[in-house]
Amino acid sequence: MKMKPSQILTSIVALGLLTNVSPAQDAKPAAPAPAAAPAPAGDVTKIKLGVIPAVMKFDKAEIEVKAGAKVALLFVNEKCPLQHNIIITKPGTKDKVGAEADKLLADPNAMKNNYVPNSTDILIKGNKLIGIGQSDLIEFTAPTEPGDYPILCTFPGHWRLMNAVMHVK
Ligand SMILES: [Cu+2]
Repeated sequence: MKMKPSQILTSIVALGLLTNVSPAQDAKPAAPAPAAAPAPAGDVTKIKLGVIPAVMKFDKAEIEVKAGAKVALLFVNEKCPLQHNIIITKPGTKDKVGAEADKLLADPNAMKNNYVPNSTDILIKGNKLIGIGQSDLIEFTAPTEPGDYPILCTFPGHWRLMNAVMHVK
């Protein structure tokens, strides 16, 4: 047989009396609920960049951020069976960095470096290669200098098609 809530309460009170719990302790107010976590700062620019399966392309040709803005870039590979990475380079260096990416095919250490060339033209890089169903969150501060910053996947052979532009305004 189920007890009504009032009966349960009565039982609890009775139990309290039986075990001689001091009323002072009972009367203790509940600890105040912890303050809610502060809302995330509203000044983070959140961008999601995906991969179009099988054609070696990002799903956006361009993204836009404010100079010096905090950016959270979520790079997502939902359906492409190939592995990809992401880097952002100095303006005007797409072909130069791309050529360095192509050389990585012959570099035994390339995979360890996620196929990211060792280049001072690279300003921002992802954390890993992402295969199907994987993602990489890249947090960075946008360049303070306005301009068009190439975005590339430097897995060898991809960059010619797999490129986009980050417009810094
Ligand atoms: Cu790629």
